[in-house]
Amino acid sequence: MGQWERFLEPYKQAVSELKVKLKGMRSQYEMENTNSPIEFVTGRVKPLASIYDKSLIKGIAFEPSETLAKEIPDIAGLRMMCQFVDDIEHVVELLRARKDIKVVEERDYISHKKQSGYRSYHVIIEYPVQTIHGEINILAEIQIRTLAMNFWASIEHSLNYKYKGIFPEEIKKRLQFAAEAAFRLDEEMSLIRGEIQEAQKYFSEYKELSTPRIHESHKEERGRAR
Ligand code: 0O2
Ligand code: 0O2
Repeated sequence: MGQWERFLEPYKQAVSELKVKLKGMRSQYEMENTNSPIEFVTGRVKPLASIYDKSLIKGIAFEPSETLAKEIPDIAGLRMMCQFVDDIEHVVELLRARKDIKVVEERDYISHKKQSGYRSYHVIIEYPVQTIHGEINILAEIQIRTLAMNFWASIEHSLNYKYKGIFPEEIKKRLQFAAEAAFRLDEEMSLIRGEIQEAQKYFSEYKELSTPRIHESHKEERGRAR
């Protein structure tokens, strides 16, 4: 096994475990028939090429080391998407209250959006990974954002890749307008939050009720066909 593979192994394990745990939070809301503040969760281990780029930006050696692990806290990265802006604070509180992770830093790019227009709430956590040689603590980053913020960030990320960070002035301006439009969408949706959640609750109850009936009617049809 190469030294990078060995270095990244606990991060891979952490991403898998945290995905299960964070998705579990959503399932618990579903089980309780309560609107979940978490819409969906994704996760990834930062690709080596991105670790390399980041090490150049930070001026640190590109080698598996404690310095690199400390300077690049998002080698293990999770994302939690919410429907409404207010859900974000709720999710952060849930994270702060957990016993299996330790929040060590928070960055609020919602109240203080980045110059690009980027909005998201970042939480850096310390997470204990169990290995056959004992426990090791690694850092992981959890980005919490609305679906609209996520839409904007994904598009901007692809364009950033295409233009290597140097956007033509027109695109830069359009992206900033788009970021504001996404934020206005979030504000509009927040105003009718009650209405939306009532409809979603009604819809999921309807799905639950109608599923056995569909099974029953299938059985009846099959019975008649015989
Ligand atoms: P379900 O049935 O959709 O609820 P995995 O290891 O398979 O869990 P993977 O392969 O890493 O996840 O995929 P990724 O990209 O991290 O996506 C994880 C979850 O986010 C998946 O749901 C995707 O369906 C969901 N997802 C990704 N993009 C969107 C999106 O734009 N909107 C919504 N609503 N969901 C999205 P689950 O939980 O695996 O399965
Ligand atoms: P990738 O490909 O997502 O992994 P610092 O220098 O420490 O102040 P740093 O290390 O860049 O800042 O940390 P920051 O800004 O708190 O968070 C970095 C991550 O946030 C990025 O990771 C992105 O995922 C996301 N992000 C930050 N700013 C932007 C932005 O303007 N647009 C988009 N689309 N995402 C952003 P990476 O490693 O840059 O990229």
